Amino acid sequence: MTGRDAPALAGNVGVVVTAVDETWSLRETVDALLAENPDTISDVLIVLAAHATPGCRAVTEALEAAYPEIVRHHEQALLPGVGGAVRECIARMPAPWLLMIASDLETDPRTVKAMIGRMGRGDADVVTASRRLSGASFGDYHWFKRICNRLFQTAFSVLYGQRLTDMTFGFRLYRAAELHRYDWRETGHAFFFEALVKPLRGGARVAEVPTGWRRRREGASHMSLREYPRYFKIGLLTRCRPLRALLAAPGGTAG
Ligand SMILES: Nc1nc2c(ncn2[C@@H]2O[C@H](COP(=O)(O)OP(=O)(O)O)[C@@H](O)[C@H]2O)c(=O)[nH]1
Ligand SMILES: [Mg+2]
Repeated sequence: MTGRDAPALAGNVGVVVTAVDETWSLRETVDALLAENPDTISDVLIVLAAHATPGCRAVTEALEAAYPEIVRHHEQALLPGVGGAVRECIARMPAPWLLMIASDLETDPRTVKAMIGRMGRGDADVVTASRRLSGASFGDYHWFKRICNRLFQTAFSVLYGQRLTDMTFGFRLYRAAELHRYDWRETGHAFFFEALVKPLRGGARVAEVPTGWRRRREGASHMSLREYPRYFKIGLLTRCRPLRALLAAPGGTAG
């Protein structure tokens, strides 16, 4: 890795892995992350939903035993949903860079090296994986959802004056300061959109790297159709509100 921030990233990337019902996918995610990024990842925090399955808990325990200096877990207790899970971990992650990743292998851990490499160039505050960039793939994502997704991405990218292709995928590397700066409201999957548009309003530089999306082979999605209207609300409101209304209270904690 070369670039302005490359030396600073060494040993300074913390990972938040969300998990509910994954077993071998969780193990494969963590093993691949640590095998491919031994010099950059310092900390892996697996955040377990209150309803996490016994199999998922057993794999988490085994990973903690296998990587005692690196892997630990957090029991999600304060906020619901996948967004709530990540938000509970922001204040618990001391590393100056934070990677968000799922444990169902829809977020390919083999893309992380490129994300860290991109961040190392020193000209981005957020590096997000994209399922739409040239070189990326959307696997067997349903054709109708893919078209709706494309229209949504294009509309909001224009609204925010960006050339981004995937503003909703929760597979990202952040300068952690960006996550401490804003007042987060969302607890579901829409948090990942909120966590991009608020930093954009604050002037964050967002870069994308291509990734291959592949439908999960175990467990079930927890995304609900009822959440879709929230994406429009967050995208439009965040664009219109003054920046100071989006920021966390001084001295307040993220999450
Ligand atoms: N801790 C925690 N993890 C969650 C929760 N909801 C989903 N996840 C995990 O977050 C990742 C992404 O969620 P998923 O339901 O697959 O979302 P989708 O890929 O958008 O369908 C998966 O690994 C889930 O197991 C939650 O409420 N708490
Ligand atoms: Mg998924």
